[in-house]
Amino acid sequence: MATQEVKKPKSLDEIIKIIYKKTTSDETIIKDELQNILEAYESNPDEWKRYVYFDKNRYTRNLVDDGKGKFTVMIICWGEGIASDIHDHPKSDCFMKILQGDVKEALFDWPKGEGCKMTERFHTTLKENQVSFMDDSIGLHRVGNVSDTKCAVSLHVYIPPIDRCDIFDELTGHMTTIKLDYDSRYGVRT
Ligand code: CSS
Ligand code: FE2
Repeated sequence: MATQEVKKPKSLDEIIKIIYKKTTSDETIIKDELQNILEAYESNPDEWKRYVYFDKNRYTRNLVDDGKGKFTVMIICWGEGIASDIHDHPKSDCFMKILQGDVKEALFDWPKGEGCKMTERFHTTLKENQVSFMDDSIGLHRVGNVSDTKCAVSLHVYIPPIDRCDIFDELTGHMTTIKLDYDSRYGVRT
């Protein structure tokens, strides 16, 4: 739980400027600090609606800023009932802020071996403006829209960027590496 007091960022642009400053100078970005900054930001659809593209069959990844190779900011759009596979975040710190809707995050341990059913450690439902943090030392997660009738939108920051990840079969623990692509970049469909 984030407790440190931070100045409320006025906009998504301001958040991105802060991340640039901290990742391109000697100042190291401290996890708690970024979590607090993201939490303090009040979701304003006028700032992020240009990045929103839905697909009814899968979640979409929409690039907001490429962080000049140091980090990535993206918007993920979750259609009704859509969830990700169980996945990792190779060598990256992953922050997720809910911009709209309710998003379930289920945490899993790394598979114990091929053929082993994966165990869910716990799950939580994140509401608008809440933030979660994930990396490979914590484990794996599955993220998805709780609602079958309403869409959800989340903001993701990866430090450093990732262009592939591993997805896992819940029943067997089988791992497959996938390439991660964008559905839009800077508000333009790819
Ligand atoms: N890590 C997933 C989204 S859930 S955090 C991805 O980048 O596609
Ligand atoms: Fe993830």
